[in-house]
Amino acid sequence: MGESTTAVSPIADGVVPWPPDVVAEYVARGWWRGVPFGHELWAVADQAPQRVALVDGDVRLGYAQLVARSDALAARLLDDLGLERGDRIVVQLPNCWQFVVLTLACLRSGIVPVMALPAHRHHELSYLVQHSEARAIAVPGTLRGFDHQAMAADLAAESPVLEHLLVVADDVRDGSIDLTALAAEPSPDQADELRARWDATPPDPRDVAVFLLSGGTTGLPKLIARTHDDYVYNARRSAQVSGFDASTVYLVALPASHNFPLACPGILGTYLNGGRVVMLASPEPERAFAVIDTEGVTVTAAVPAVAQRWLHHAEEHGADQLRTLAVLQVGGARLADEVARQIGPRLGARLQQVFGMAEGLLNYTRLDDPDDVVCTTQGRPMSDGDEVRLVDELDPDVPAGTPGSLLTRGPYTPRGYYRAPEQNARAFTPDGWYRSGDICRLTPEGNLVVEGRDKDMINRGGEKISAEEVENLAYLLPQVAQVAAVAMPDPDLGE
Ligand code: OOB
Repeated sequence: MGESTTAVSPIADGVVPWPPDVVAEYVARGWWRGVPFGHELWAVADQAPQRVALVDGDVRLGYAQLVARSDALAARLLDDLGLERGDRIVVQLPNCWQFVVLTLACLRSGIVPVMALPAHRHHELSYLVQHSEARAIAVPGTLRGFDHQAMAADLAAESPVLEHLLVVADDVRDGSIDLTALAAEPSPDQADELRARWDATPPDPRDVAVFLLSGGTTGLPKLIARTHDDYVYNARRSAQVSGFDASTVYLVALPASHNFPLACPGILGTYLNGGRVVMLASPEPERAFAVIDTEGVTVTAAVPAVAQRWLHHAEEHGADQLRTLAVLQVGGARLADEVARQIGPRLGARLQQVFGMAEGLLNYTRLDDPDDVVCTTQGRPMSDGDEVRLVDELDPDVPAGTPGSLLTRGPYTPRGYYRAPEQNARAFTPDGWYRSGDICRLTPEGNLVVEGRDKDMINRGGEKISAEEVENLAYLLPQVAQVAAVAMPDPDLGE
């Protein structure tokens, strides 16, 4: 075998690369640093090994413990389970410490997590398993009345490739592996040995670090291959724009596998700066407010529907518990200007609007922008490397101030979906611009306002639902001759 670390990754064939001259520029400008995630994070951990890195209920892990567990889990995935660098693992876990340790173990070892969402069921997951050729899947036990472990067993029975079921539950069944035990802390001696092992064999920074899922306008979600170089930059630059530092206490209340809480700046951006991550199962205001209070949370991310629930809760119960909350990031769907204006006065936190996408481009309002910009725009690109155009149907650029369809390229916006040539022909222009499907307007001071979209998608409180997918399922019913799925206004979820 004698495989070297520079061997071509088994998934490289399905990944659309950036052109070489563009890569050279991203490197020259310092956006791509050639350092895989593990290296970055472990260097931070060295600076303050005892500092608390991760809180989940009663579980509190210091930086040294967190990275030691991740190193150990990475080794066990390879040595005990026989996974290899480049293998995929579908991850569908609730917000828990095991999610973080598993994600870091993957980043450290070059195993690629496929970030599924909590709402996915057999229909979506079987596709993800198949399309990514996943050899493992990580799921909870029974959650909100649904038996994920049984579903995972069904998926494994149907797939010739899926071998390992990693489960976070009290009742891990025969044939499943207890992920909590697999993520146990190694002895100090083992930890040193593992550290040396992974330091000596890091993944290639140009290789895929994670697969994110597209918001989905066609049938099933598409996979977005994010490399170490681009995703580290995604998290690092986001953290700069959002003022993250070692005093940051970041609450994960949205599903952790979504790009927003994962790396915008999210969990990964917090860790690049030595901050603390607090995991919470849901953004339900009673518990979220309590945890913000007890853990001294300074920043969190919400979708507009959650921000609105928090405003209602604060109206009835006050916002005293939010004393430490300095910044509330809101994104994933359009935040109404009227709601935006209430956030500062009622929650006592600075609003930061985030208009982002798993495909890459991130727009942020800046913390020192005037209130008017923060409350009426969705911000501007975070990077000097982001290219943005607003075009109309025939593709020339629209006049300044006129709404147009947003196209983008940049150092953290891949040039195509994974193994999807047909969709790529539609979603990307021949010269590599991603067609976001968002209709935006540019304000005179250079911020974007999201005015609508020209893609066939339903945005249910930030959760993206492909209209085509719903229609395809309806067509499976013999009684249905014709169907169109469209968004309807909803007072709570927006659509
Ligand atoms: C985020 O990512 P996705 O991939 O779930 O969805 C992307 C789509 C955008 O194309 C846009 O249609 C919509 O979600 N969107 C917004 C928005 N933020 C996202 N529409 C209006 N206003 C906003 N602020 O949703 C996402 C990824 C990273 C950070 C934040 C959100």
